[in-house]
Order: sequence, then C-alpha cells, then structure tokens
Amino acid sequence: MKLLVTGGAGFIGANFVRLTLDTRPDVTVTVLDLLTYAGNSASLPDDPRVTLVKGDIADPEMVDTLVAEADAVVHFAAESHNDNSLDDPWPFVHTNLLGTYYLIEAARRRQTRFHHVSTDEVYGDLELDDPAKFTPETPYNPSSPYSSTKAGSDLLVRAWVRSFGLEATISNCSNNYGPAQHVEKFIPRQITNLIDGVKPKLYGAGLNVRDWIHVDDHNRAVWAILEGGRSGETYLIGADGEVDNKTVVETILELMGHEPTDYEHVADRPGHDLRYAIDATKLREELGWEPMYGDFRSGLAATVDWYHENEAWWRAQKLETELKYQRLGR
Ligand code: NAD
Ligand code: TDX
Repeated sequence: MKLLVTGGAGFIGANFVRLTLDTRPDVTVTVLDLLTYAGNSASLPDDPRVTLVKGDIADPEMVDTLVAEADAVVHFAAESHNDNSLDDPWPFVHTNLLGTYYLIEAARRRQTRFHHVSTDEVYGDLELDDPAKFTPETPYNPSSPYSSTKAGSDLLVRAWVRSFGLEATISNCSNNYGPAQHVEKFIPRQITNLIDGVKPKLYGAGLNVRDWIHVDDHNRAVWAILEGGRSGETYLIGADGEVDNKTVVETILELMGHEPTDYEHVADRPGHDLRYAIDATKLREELGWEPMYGDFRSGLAATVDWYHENEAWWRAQKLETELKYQRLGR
C-alpha cells in the first residue's frame, strides 16, 4: 500500500509515519510537507520506505501528481497554532481551506481514499460545569481563525462526499501530547522554559480544561478509521483526559523537581476556549479502539525525558518562539 501523508514532518504526522513503519511492513509512505516553521525533516525516520517531498498542499499540480500515485491520503498538514492565527490568519485560510480544497479535488479526480485529520475545536467550547461532551452530532461553533478554517475544511470534505462520492472519513481529536511537538505548544513550551531556567507561563487564571491524549493513541485511531471507518462518517477521538491548565503546569513543575507554585500568570489569549471534552463512544464501539496511554502523569514524565534527551531537535525553534510570545505579550 502506498500512502500519501500530508504534513508528515509536523508533530502528529511524523509520529504517524513512525507508527506506520513500526506496525505496517506492507506500507510505503510519501510525505508532502512545506517544511514551514512547524515542519522538521529531522522528525522523520531515516528509512527507505519513506520519501519526503517538499511542497505546498495548495499547489494543485504537485498535489495531483502525488495523489495519482497513492492508494490513500492521510491529511495532517495544517497551520495548527491558535495564537498564530490570532496574529495573522492568512496562512490558515491558505493552507487549511485552499490546501484541503486542492487535495480533495485531486482525490475526487483520482478516486483515492481520503482521511481528513481535524480537531475538537470545531465544536467551540463547553462550560466548566457542563456534564456534556462533544459528540459527532454537536453543532459546529468554532471560535478562532484556526478552528474556523479547520471547521471549513471539514465541511468541504463532507460536501465532497455527498456531492461527488468522494470516499472520505473525518476525525476530530482532542489535544495531543508526546515527543517532537513544536515548543510553541503549551506542554513543550513549559518543559523547555524550565530547562532554560524560565518560569512556566499560564494564560489567565489557568482554569481552562483540555482533554489530553497521547499522540500514539490518536494515530492508532487514525489507522483504525482508515481501515474500518465508513465513508462520510465523522469519528471523535479522545481518551477521557480532561485536566485544567494549572494542574498540567503544577505536574510538569513537580516532575522536573520544582515547587508546584513556581509559575507565572501572563495575559490571557483573546477569545480563549474554556473547555474541550470528547465522547469517543462511536470510535470505541464501532471500531474497537481503546487508548493505550491511560496515565497522563507517566505519559507527561516520558515527554519531559524526551525534551531533555533531544535538545538538538528543539533548540533552534526556542528563541524565535519566545520572541514571538514576547511581542504578543504572552
Ligand atoms: P504541526 O503544526 O506540528 O504540523 C503541521 C505540518 O504541516 C508541518 O510539518 C508543516 O510544515 C506542514 N504544513 C503547513 N502548511 C503546509 C502546506 N501549505 N503544505 C504542506 N505542508 C504544510 O501540527 P500538528 O499538531 O502535528 O497537527 C497535525 C494535524 O492534526 C492538523 O491538521 C491539526 O489541525 C490536527 N490536530 C492537532 C491536534 C494537536 O493537539 N496538535 C489535535 C487535534 C487535531
Ligand atoms: O504558554 C502557554 N500557556 C498557556 O496557558 C500556552 C502556549 C498555552 N496555554 C494554554 C492555552 C490552552 O488553554 O494551554 C492550553 C493549550 O494551548 P495550546 O497548546 O496552544 O493548544 P490549544 O489552543 O488547546 O490547541 C491544540 O489542541 C487542538 C492544538 O494546538 C491544535 O492544533 C489542536 O487542534
């Protein structure tokens, strides 16, 4: 099987490629990645079964050629960071909307199986005391330029299934953590700050809740959907990992040998979503998926170790990232 993986040099995509090589001896992978600030070819395994093509998913000719050569497409490529989308929304419209459009047009022409990777943020947010969780029936209500462009890309895929018979599935996953995540994101930012002797930065009061899942559990679910998912269906991926940001920071501090109170509050993110929570019943019952990383604290400890052991991977991103946050006042 020949798989085209877009965004395979990013955090989740590169972990997906690694998992694929480890578990599917019959699969070869072509990665299409623009290697933006968020992409890193060093995240990809050095393996003859992987070919990296540097290019833009919004380049229709390149996309058509690569989709024509593939048996299936797994689409991870995106501009993925909310804070950046509040600073400059254009790359989000370009990549998340236009890029997805060109990919599904090529998949339609070539009749190629397509899996679209998306986020729980398309559903907006929940109140802290709301017993509800997001389900595949929850109405779309995105808050930020990032989540609205992801919501738009999901709707394009749904329409291409219904109007043109595209064979496609969609997954909406909660917050991922694990190795090789860019240091702009919450958990790696705090770990690498502490390695650099800088206090963790908590937006606002830190009461916001995210539903954490290990990246390998997300990617095992993507494989389950690719193999067993029904075309046109949306599957929500989550591992019942709700934790508030303050508790995450306190846990990182403890794991790294600091006082749990040794963090600072910084200005809140404008429009900051309060809480995300996933009901993954459909994925569990229909496809038999179960998470393997049940214990967030030990997954977090392994992630802390990864950043200690792989400073060469993240060091080049760190200064630029913190200068950006300084400019944003966060
Ligand atoms: P990331 O920012 O780490 O990686 C994105 C990758 O896409 C990078 O390698 C980048 O170079 C590439 N890319 C960006 N624009 C491109 C373009 N125009 N053409 C080709 N490649 C391009 O993101 P991530 O955290 O790995 O997220 C991957 C996907 O998973 C995204 O679609 C995101 O919306 C979704 N998702 C992420 C999370 C999370 O917690 N990180 C949760 C749910 C869903
Ligand atoms: O320094 C920080 N301090 C802080 O308190 C940073 C960078 C973040 N935060 C807060 C904001 C959020 O409540 O931590 C939480 C997580 O922040 P991010 O890592 O930026 O993630 P989030 O905005 O929740 O979005 C993530 O999950 C869903 C991914 O970036 C998206 O790509 C995915 O779709």
